[in-house]
Amino acid sequence: MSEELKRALQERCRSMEIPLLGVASVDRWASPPFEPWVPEEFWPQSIYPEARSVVVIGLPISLPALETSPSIWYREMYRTVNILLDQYTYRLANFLNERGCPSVFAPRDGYADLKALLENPIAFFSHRHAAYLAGLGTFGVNNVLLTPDYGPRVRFGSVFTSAELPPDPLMVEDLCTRCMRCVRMCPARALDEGDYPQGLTDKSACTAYSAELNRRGISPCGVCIKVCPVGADRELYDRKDASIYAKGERAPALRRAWEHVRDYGGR
Ligand code: B12
Repeated sequence: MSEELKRALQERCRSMEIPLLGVASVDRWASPPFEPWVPEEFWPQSIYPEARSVVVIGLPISLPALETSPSIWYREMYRTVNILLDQYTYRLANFLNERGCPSVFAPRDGYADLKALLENPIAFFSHRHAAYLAGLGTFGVNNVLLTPDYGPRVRFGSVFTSAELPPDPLMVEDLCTRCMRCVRMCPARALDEGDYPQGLTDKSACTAYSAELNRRGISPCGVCIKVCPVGADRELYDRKDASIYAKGERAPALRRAWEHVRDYGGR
């Protein structure tokens, strides 16, 4: 177990302003924490047989931009975070390669376009399961991983490495409050009240809505991560009251700002 290499990796992430880092040993995929679990061909050691650990990083989505969704602002934020995730995981893999540990990053998404997803809605590797096994958070009713710092407003990237790094403990505290805002407010009615993975999204409804927004140049949707009350970022941005997103007269200044942004840049 290379404690020293893990410390060097943590230091590297700090210097790159990567706020979330977790490590999972690949054997964790072989002990499913819940069912249905990801099939064996999706495990990191099936995709890259030399893998012994998976390093997962998380980058936050800033709430004020997400609040305007669907909008060009959230779309650009999403694209920026995606580019950084791929670049940072590529660089971290090279950092490990230079220290004699063969490593490779997995793309943060891994599909050609929404048409490909409508035909086959699954990617070759799941980052949210990797992030869970690396101790970064717990699943919410909204089908994604919630973290203490950013709730679900975080995107993940993973590096498969042959290095045997000390794994982080799984998170035990269930972060989802089951307020059901994500279920009630989903514009595609793609979520139900069951816990993940039983309450799995209606993937085709979610993807079809995303495709419609994409035609207008303002995908993705993101409502299920916007309305989630979990996450310390809500305190930072002074948005502890998640009821501001319900229809009505609350927060008129914010509402005017969101409408303004939505009026520009899309089709
Ligand atoms: C495809 C995809 C989508 C599709 C489909 C969504 C969906 N509900 O699955 C679309 C485009 C609609 C979408 C939407 C969103 N996405 Co998306 N998406 C992905 C992507 C590319 C792949 C997911 C995947 O296929 N995983 C692999 C499979 C195996 O996992 P799974 O589907 O959960 O599998 C379970 C079941 O399907 C079942 N199963 C699977 N195969 C089989 C086979 C058999 C035989 C059986 C029995 C069962 C079974 O068991 C599995 C385990 O429970 C990932 C990136 C990635 N590569 O991980 C991002 C990702 C999941 N998305 C993300 C996000 C944030 C979103 C959105 C909020 C949009 C946005 N960016 O604003 C919404 C949220 C939708 C929601 N509430 O679920 C983030 C989640 C981050 C987090 N905090 O957890 C990810 C991880 C991207 C990233 N790099 O960060 N997404």
